[in-house]
Amino acid sequence: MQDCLFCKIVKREIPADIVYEDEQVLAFNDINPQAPTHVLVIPKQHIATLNDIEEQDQGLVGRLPLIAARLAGERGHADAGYRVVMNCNDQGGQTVYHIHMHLMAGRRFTWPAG
Ligand code: IU
Repeated sequence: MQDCLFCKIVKREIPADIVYEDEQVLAFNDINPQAPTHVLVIPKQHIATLNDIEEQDQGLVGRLPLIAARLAGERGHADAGYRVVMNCNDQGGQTVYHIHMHLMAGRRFTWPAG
């Protein structure tokens, strides 16, 4: 997607603080962190929202929590705990229309989310 911000990050057209990359997935620090660790884990393939995930994307999308958990573990957050969030569309709080998993850790989170 030409105008997608996260696709541009994948293509290195705009900078990001990348913390993990493999063939399918990229992870980078959120520009406006809401916790000591706040990483966005995204598929390199453009998928606009959770509503747009197709049957054949299962493996790719399943990789997001796998990588998020791995990054949390590497940073020592596994035992204390952490939060992962995916927002969908306007009322869900989505502002960038390329699916991403927020990994937030390093502080206590409340529930329900605001
Ligand atoms: P949301 O779930 O779509 O609301 O999350 C989008 C996130 O992308 C949000 O936390 C922003 O701070 C973050 N972000 C970013 O990391 N870099 C950017 O250039 C832009 C947004 I625009």
